Amino acid sequence: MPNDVPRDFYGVLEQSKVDNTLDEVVEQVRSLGYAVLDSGCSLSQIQDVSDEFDRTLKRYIETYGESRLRAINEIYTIRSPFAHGGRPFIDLVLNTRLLSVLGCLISGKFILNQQNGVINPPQEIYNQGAWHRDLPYQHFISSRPLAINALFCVDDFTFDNGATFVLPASHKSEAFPSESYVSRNAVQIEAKAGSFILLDCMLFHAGGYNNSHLARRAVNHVYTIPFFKQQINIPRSFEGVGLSLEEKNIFGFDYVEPCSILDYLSTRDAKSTKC
Ligand SMILES: O=C(O)CCC(=O)C(=O)O
Repeated sequence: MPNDVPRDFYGVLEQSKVDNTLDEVVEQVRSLGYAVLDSGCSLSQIQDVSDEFDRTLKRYIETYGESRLRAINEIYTIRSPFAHGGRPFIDLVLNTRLLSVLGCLISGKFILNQQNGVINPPQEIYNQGAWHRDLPYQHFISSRPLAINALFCVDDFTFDNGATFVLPASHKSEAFPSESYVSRNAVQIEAKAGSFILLDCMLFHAGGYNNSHLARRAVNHVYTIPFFKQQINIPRSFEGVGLSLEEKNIFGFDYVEPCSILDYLSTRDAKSTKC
């Protein structure tokens, strides 16, 4: 058994303050690049996501075709489930605990860049099982997060079913570390169904190998500052019926780029009449 962690300190002039568990999550994402957040969803809400996940996956494969999806390595991903999979997926995007943490982590406005159903199949290699950043091909370091991934665990994430691996604090280094560093420092995150695993999008991570006999399902969400283009243009592929203006803005409705100078000038007109 390790010792208790010392509580006393000396020579310290400044200390970060946390008042609640959401603050703790924010502090950890800032410094280690990852944390687990309880979504606050009830068991029946988690069950609704689970049932809807399976129905949506079936329809998705019927629509786009299994052989086509396999050929392009898309068989274990459901793109934009909020747009065709119903309310449980929309509610995940708008989860209030998640949005308040994102509001602390990302300065100013943020929007949804993408939502994907992610399937880690049993006893098989899959597309998310390799180390990557969610802003791929990027090697800059940012003093504050520009993008956050919130991976909702539809099933419990366990060592047996390939819980996600992370390289703590790797969002603070430009290069992908050496093979020996990766094997000595990778951490696998176990999490209960209904949790969000939050990742600074510059943190290196990978799905683990699923040794169990059941698929391990998740729904990832990438939120970014509005300067990033969405993976699939959301306002063009989703009407957002029944959502408030504020909710629609999370989906990026207020950030579609103007098609022309005239269009741009009218957005400025609309803004100046608002104040
Ligand atoms: O399935 C996982 O554990 C990881 C998912 C992932 O890498 C991603 O959403 O970017």
